Amino acid sequence: MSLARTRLGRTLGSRILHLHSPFTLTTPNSRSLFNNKISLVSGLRMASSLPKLPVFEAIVRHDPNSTAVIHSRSGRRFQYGELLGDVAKVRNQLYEKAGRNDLDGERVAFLVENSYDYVVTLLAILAAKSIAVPLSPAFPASELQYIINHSEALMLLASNRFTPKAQEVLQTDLDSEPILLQLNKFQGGSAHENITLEKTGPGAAGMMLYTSGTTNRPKGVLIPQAAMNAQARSLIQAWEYTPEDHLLHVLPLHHIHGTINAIFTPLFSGSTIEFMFPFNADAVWKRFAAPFLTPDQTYDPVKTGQERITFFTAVPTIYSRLLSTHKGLDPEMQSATRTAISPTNLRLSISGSAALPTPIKRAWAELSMGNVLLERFGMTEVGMALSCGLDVNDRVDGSVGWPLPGVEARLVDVDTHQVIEKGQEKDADGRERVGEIQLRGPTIFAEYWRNPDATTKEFVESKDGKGMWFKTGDVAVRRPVEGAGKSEAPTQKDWTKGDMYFILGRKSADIIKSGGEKVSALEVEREMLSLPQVAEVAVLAVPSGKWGQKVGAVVILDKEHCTKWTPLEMRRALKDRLASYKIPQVLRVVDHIPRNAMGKINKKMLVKEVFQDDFSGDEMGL
Ligand code: MCA
Ligand code: AMP
Repeated sequence: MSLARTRLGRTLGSRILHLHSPFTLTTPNSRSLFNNKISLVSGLRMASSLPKLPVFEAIVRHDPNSTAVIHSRSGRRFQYGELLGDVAKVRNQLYEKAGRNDLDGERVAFLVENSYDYVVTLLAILAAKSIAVPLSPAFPASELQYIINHSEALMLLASNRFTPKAQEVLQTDLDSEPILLQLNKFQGGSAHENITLEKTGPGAAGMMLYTSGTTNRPKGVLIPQAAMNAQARSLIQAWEYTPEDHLLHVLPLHHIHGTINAIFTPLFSGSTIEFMFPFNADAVWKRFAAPFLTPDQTYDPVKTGQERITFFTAVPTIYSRLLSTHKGLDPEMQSATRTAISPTNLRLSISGSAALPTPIKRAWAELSMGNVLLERFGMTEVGMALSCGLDVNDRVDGSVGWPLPGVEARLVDVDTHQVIEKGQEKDADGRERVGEIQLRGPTIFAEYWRNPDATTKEFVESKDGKGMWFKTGDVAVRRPVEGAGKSEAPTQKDWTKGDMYFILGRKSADIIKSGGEKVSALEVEREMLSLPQVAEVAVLAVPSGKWGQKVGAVVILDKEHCTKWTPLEMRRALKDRLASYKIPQVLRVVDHIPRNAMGKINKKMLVKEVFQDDFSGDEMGL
């Protein structure tokens, strides 16, 4: 632990307790759910012990006085030393509420804000050997109802703030009613407890995230905790997370990006996670600047009360917003923020979840005086799969780098269906061969929940008997890049080697990526077709500088119900049915949608015909 952090912990946290004290220490604001190490609640034996999961073993090893979580707006801090005690308490609450202490493999859904409470809840569910199903509070009740039904959740946990939302979901037509547990708000400052790690296995502990696919309803992606650990280990090697890292966390918590990359992996490494959600560009700039707002703009965490942000991971839309709002800051802020995001302070800024446009990458590098965004490629089903390297020469424009440690990748020619072996990247005419990215290794998910057909469809057998390959649906080329892949750094040299991957797009036109959120065109079409106004509809990806892609809808109205339909009326009609980012941003009402002899719509052509005027590459305002 650095001197700065120790001092800062004392100055700001002022709740430093004895390391693993044998006594139950209390602080003025500590709350105690279970006062004794072993409590008997409703006849169940509740112990202050946890299964020996790798993430708990890692947390036990961290300096207990170092900061695990900060709530950015309130400044409240939570230390690594208090984390596992709180996890055990919440795990015990689950047992108590369920009336049994075997929840192995049960699905436990939860609605908790981006906070220490979220971290404790996630870990408590793993500690119960259950499957954590994080829900987005921004989703309408009907989408949450689907997830609860589909995952067959035994329990629904909700923070005070989201209990009304949970109750709204429980009032929908559910197949079976999950047990509602309202979680108390943690104030922080819990006593550091001596938690023992039992020699029991992980059971079926894991996480399940819902993701849109080319079928019309989202699928539950089951990620066993072994895969979560493998993903974390891979990233720790590749991106060198350390206890000195201080992440600013601005992402939603029902995706891999926000959970594995920005919570689970930092917890493994003993880094500090500072939550600041929802994303707001001005607030983020203020936070970046804070530790540098000194007379000579030198870094002074003690005087300013804020540590510098060393690690930031976001989607391209967020970088685009930061770039376009920077010009509006006053001169002092402009200068402090530029210092804050320069490479000496912001160790690593990462972009992913959608293609990073080169103008954004260049503008960020210029603004930050040399911080080159590191782009990586991931997917809910596989975690992070490909990444550029830490060496600046290995952050090549337009490339997503190499397979991460532990990940095996290959390209399968989209025309010939042959594996594109090393050295065969060009065809006989010298043209680059385009292939689907296929992946395997310990980081890959286990299955689509209760959907063996979909699982079988997305995996292919291997010829070498070393395991099945997962078909990502993303297409790419592989090419050599001069000057890249030469790092000899111990964490880099094994994997930042050889030809680099460049993503070209997706095989299916029915998957749209808007602001880093994945949207299934078929799911939106399905909801729109259930509206009385809509006779026919095609949902398409409309290119956009600001969002990557916008969701666009081409509609034929049902003349019996209406002859005119505005975008506002469409939004209103869909708002209780779909999460707001899935609702089309652009709408065209037409009399005819062209189809081929098979009745299929050529979406790539239709988007050019109908939405050409909506294509926008200049909204970044750079
Ligand atoms: C919000 N809106 C959107 C989106 N987000 N529209 C299209 N696409 C979006 N992504 C709409 C809202 O519906 C609303 O419309 C209006 O914009 C403002 O809403 P607000 O909530 O204020 O939006 P925002 O806070 O500005 O959100 C933009 C955002 C957010 C910060 C870019 O979308 C975001 O956090 N995206 C990242 C998602 C993410 O983490 N993806 C990773 C998944 P109205 O006013 O009409 O209601 S991918 C993943 O995990 C894989 C593994 C990977 O590789 O990372
Ligand atoms: P999700 O299912 O929400 O996890 O989204 C995964 C998809 O996001 C991938 O299949 C890609 O299409 C896309 N994606 C993620 N990272 C990148 C990237 N760096 N470049 C292009 N597409 C990306």
